[in-house]
Amino acid sequence: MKGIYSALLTSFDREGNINEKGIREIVRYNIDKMKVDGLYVGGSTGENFMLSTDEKKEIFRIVKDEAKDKVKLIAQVGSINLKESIELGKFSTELGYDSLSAVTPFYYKFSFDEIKDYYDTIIRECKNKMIIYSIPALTGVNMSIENFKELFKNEDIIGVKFTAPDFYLLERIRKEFSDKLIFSGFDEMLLSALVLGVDGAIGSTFNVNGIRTREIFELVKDNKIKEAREVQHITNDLITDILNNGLYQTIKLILEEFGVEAGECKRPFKEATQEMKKRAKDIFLKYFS
Ligand code: MN9
Repeated sequence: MKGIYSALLTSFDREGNINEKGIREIVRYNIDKMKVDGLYVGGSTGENFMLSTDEKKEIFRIVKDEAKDKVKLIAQVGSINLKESIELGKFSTELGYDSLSAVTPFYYKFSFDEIKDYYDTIIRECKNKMIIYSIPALTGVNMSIENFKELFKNEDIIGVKFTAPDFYLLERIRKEFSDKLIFSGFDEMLLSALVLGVDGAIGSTFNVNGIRTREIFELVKDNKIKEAREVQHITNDLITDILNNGLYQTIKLILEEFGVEAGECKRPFKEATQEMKKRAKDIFLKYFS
């Protein structure tokens, strides 16, 4: 399960309905052109937390149908409605997803025992592997090395998507658990994470920047850190430009430049303005042509 995974975007039409054709095109583009090892479906990048259960299922179905067994597939099923997580976990497991992932339950200040029970319950009910999705900046849930030690006692918890700038904690997890999978979650920090020995990365920008991402991986593997840093510099110029223009909207607009029907973002995200479209085109010309 190691390697590069795109955090899959969801194509929406102007009314905020999921666009099957667009989703299929994004999947194809990632597999055929970005050459990713896998797809992380239903994450933040997929605008997942704004979707109904039926829409989430529909996306899992479409992606599996389009990707078949070409790449590894991870289904993010986390939700603060545990029943929904179980339903989605069973559904994606039956479809043949290689692993589940679940965001730490958010909004309410759940205790660690409650968080542990949430993971153990999803795994027990769905009978699949689990990758913890830790993103403290969005969830407010900060987990310590002791918390990870507790969670990782469950053998079905095979790893973590680590979306945090805490490299001390990342190093502690790496040292303690050579057998668990650690995925770097912040694309702009990929090189630093790779130097610490992560097994892979899951990111939104890989939908368009998969090739440079692969280069960074290969260069680090060959111990060419200086060269890897150069590619990370370009990558981070790109990411900075994308972030300044609206993260998901801009990645979608760049995909549109490549002929992929990536569509709109879902409200409350605002519709791309003419200026945003113009800047996205400039970004496309600057980094991809
Ligand atoms: O899945 C993504 N996280 C979010 C990981 O979108 C919240 C990242 O790929 C970031 O989008 C990216 C830009 O900050 O690193």
